[in-house]
Amino acid sequence: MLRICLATSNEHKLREVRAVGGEFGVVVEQCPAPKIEIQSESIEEIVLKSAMLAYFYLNKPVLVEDAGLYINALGGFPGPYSSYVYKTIGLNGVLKLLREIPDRRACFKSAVALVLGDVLLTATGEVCGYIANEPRGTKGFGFDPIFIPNGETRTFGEMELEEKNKYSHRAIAVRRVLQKLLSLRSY
Ligand code: ITT
Repeated sequence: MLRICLATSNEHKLREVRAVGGEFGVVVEQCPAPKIEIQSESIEEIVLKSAMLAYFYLNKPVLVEDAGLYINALGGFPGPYSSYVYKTIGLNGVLKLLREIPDRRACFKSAVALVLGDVLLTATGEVCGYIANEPRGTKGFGFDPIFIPNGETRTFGEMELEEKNKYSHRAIAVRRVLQKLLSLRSY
């Protein structure tokens, strides 16, 4: 059984990634190390540096994920600054920025990096949809109560983890990186 650890302080992320790991028979645990994040406008770059630092620190297989919400009418804001924007202006602050703006399109993007000794695997995932008019639902975390994926009427905040994982940027990115890992291991 393959075991990897996820460097994150976010319990929700851990549960989501663990569920995807289960689809591949991979056990995902939380790393006993903090996730160190550099500042950059690219989540791919952030995650690559975080993964290198985490591997240097832990010296065992480590997975790192970084994500953000990209709102079309705001030029992709808050993107890589999503965590800071969530902590500062929050859901209502973002809704206020979009007041009177009819274009509510937005995408969640995720970048993952998996380091296993001398092997580095990366992947990205994206889910697009739109920003709700008001927060709905208490499930999930972060911007989940205001994000509705295309093809749905409910926000991520109104979905169980398994349902969110059918659409989510994170589930897509993690599936891609685990597919790469398993195809490597089959040689
Ligand atoms: P770690 O860095 O410890 O992994 P974090 O919560 O800070 O946890 P990120 O930096 O990747 O994670 O996430 C940035 C923010 O983007 C996060 O705090 C949320 O506000 C938002 N976000 C990312 N993915 C999300 C999702 O699936 N649902 C809702 N909000 C999300």
